[in-house]
Amino acid sequence: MAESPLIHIGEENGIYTLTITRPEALNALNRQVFNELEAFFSTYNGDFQVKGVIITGAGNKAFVAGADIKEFAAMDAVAGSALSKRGQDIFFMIERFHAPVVAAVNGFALGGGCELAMSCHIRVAGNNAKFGQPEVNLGLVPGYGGSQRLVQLVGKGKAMEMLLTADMINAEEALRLGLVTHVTESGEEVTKAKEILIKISTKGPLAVKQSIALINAYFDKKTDGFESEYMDFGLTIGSEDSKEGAAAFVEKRKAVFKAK
Ligand code: DAK
Repeated sequence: MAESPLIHIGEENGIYTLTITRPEALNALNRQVFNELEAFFSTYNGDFQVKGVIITGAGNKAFVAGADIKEFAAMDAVAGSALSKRGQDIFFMIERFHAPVVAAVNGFALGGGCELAMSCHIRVAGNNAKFGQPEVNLGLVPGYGGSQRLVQLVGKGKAMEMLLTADMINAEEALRLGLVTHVTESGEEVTKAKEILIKISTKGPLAVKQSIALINAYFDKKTDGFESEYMDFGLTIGSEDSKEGAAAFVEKRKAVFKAK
C-alpha cells in the first residue's frame, strides 16, 4: 500500500506551498520526507510553470526540529556518509532550483531543519522561530550542509559559536545576523513569503533563474562568478524576454514574459 504523503502540496498561480506534516515528531525529516522533497524538486526543476516555492512546517511549534533522531540512531560510518551525501544532494537541488524557494520558518528550525531553511534562497521567520545546529549534543557534526551554509550566512565567528555550543538563536537575532530577511507575527510567515514570491513572479523568469545561479556561483569554489555574470548577461540580453521587457518599458505597460 502506498504511504500517505508527509508533504502537503498546495498551488496558487504557480506558487507552490510544501507543508512538511509530521507534527507529532515536530516535522522531523525522515526518509519519506527526503524522498518527497527529492521527487518534487527533481520533477519541477526547469519547469517555468513553477514560479516559486514555499517550504513550511505543519502546526505553529516547529518548522522542522531536525533529522529524525530515531531513524539514524543505529547507523555505521559508511551508511552515515552515504545518507549525508544524499541529503546534501537533495538540498543542492533546492539551492539550484530555477525559481525562488522561500523557507517560512514557524518555530523550531534545528539541525537538519536549519539546514533545510538555509538551502532555500530566502528565509522568513515568525517571531516564535528558533534556529540552531545542536548536532554536538548528539555527538555529531551537521550532515546536510550546515557547517558550510551557516558560515556563508552569519560569518565564521557566529557559525563557530552556534555549532560548538548548540545554542539556539531567536528570530530577532537571526534577522540581525542575516540568517533571515524578515520577521513576522507568528502565523504570518507564509503570507509574507507569498508576497515576496508574487512580486518575483512578475519579473523575467530567465533573469530570475540566472540571478539565482549567479549568487550561487559566488560560493562555488570551482566557478569564476564574474565570468558567469558576463556569460549570463549575454544569455539574458539575447532572450525574447529582454526585448519584451524593454518594449514594455517604452510603451508604458506591464511586460508579458514567456521564459524564452
Ligand atoms: N527527531 C525525532 N523526533 C523528534 C525530534 C527529532 N529531531 N524532535 C522532536 N521529536 C519528537 C519528540 O521525541 C517528541 O515525541 P514523543 O516523545 O512525544 O513521541 C515530540 O517530537 C515532541 O517533542 P518534545 O516533547 O521534545 O517537545 P519540547 O517542546 O519539549 O521540545 C525541542 C522541543 C525541539 C526543544 C525538542 O524536541 C528537541 O530538542 N528536539 C530535538 C532537536 C534536535 O536535536 N534535533 C536534531 C538535530 S541533529 C545524518 C545527517 C544529518 C543529521 C543526522 C544524521 N546522517 C546522514 C545520518 C542531522 C541531525 C540533526 O538534525
